[in-house]
Amino acid sequence: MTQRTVDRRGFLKAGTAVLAGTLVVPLLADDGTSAASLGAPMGDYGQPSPFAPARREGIGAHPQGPGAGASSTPLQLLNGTVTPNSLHFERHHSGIPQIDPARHTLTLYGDVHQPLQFSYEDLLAYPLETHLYFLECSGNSYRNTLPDAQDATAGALNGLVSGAEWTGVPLHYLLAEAGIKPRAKWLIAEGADASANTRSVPLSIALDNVMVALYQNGEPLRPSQGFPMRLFVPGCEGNVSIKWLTAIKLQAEPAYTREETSKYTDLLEDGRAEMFSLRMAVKSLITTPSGRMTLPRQGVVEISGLAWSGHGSIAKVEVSADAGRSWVTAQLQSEPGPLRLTRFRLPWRWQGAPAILQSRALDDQGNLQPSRDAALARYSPMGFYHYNGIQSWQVNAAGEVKNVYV
Ligand SMILES: Nc1nc2c(c(=O)[nH]1)N[C@H]1C(S)=C(S)[C@@H](COP(=O)(O)O)O[C@H]1N2
Ligand SMILES: [Mo]
Repeated sequence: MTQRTVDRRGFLKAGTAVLAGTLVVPLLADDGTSAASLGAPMGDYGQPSPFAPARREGIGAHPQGPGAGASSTPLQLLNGTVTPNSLHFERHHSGIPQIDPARHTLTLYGDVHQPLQFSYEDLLAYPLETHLYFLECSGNSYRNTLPDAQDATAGALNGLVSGAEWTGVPLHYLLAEAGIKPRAKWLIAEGADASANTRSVPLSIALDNVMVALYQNGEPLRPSQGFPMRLFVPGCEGNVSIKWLTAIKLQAEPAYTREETSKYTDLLEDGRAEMFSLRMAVKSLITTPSGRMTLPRQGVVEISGLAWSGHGSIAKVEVSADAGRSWVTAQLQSEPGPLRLTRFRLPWRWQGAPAILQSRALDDQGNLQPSRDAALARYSPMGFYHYNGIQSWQVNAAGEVKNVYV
């Protein structure tokens, strides 16, 4: 606490000095353009400034099936905790279907008293709920499980995660309406794309906080995020949040689909395999400064990043500038809450010496983000899902920032 106050005071003093410099910049640029001249006309759809372009990155498609692949959120170009829909990471197993909501239905069947079918319009008539949640692919950060540290941006390395405000119909309304038979313990969710990315979710989770999401950050879902409707399973690996949701079946057992046997099963170090390990572990990373950036000057730099946990809320984030030998508690700057991204900040004085920056998060269930070695040790050397090891950024004497393993 004391440490934080001292740091913030130091930061503010230095910040004033920096600001005084910028005030001498003339208000009218040389070419005569200023806020006082006539600007561009109105537009029917907003676009980002050409001076602040942001693009998804790390777009990787499967050589034998270009519809299968992923693109990453450029975490290092964004701030706050909400990912703009245009930059929300994508992960598709067979491309993005264009679905006319008038021709799409959601069927609820299996171990229910009354099978039901809902149109998009039907669902819009239910009481909706809105929540901020993170969404993370279980393959996020897999590049940091590779033997050599990849020289890449925070987004390309760790950008299969997003934060958004999701609005939808709480699933328990629909299940209650259909009437759950006592033997039903699992739901099997199926999408309308060709991928058969069908997943089983225990009813204990499904009845808790799962929704059929219809809106994302205030607008109808984008096609790449599952328009017209997706299952949204907060805190759990992204692949159970089935996009283009078209059927939910209740049954006594999981379906053991291809995705949950051949892929999203995690082989452990001791040879056993973890199935339905759905919760995403506690994790954080510094997004500024981060990979491939260069510090513009010596002096005070604001360290800032994101933390989240599939087990609850973020309780604390600590930052180290000496590869984990000493830690300082960062300020949690966004409204804390369960299963959502939390923004942390900490001013840091950089005086030109090489440094290794790290962050580690603790959630309110007592889970602490592990070192890279400890995170890797949980799984077989072949495994790369659910990696949550500490991200290390090396700052060299020139201020260049690079992904490193320590
Ligand atoms: N129907 C369907 N749902 C799907 C997928 C898919 O390919 N098809 N991909 C899953 C995976 S692996 C992830 S990580 C999330 C990604 O959601 P996003 O593309 O909205 O970021 O969707 C999941 N839901
Ligand atoms: Mo995923």
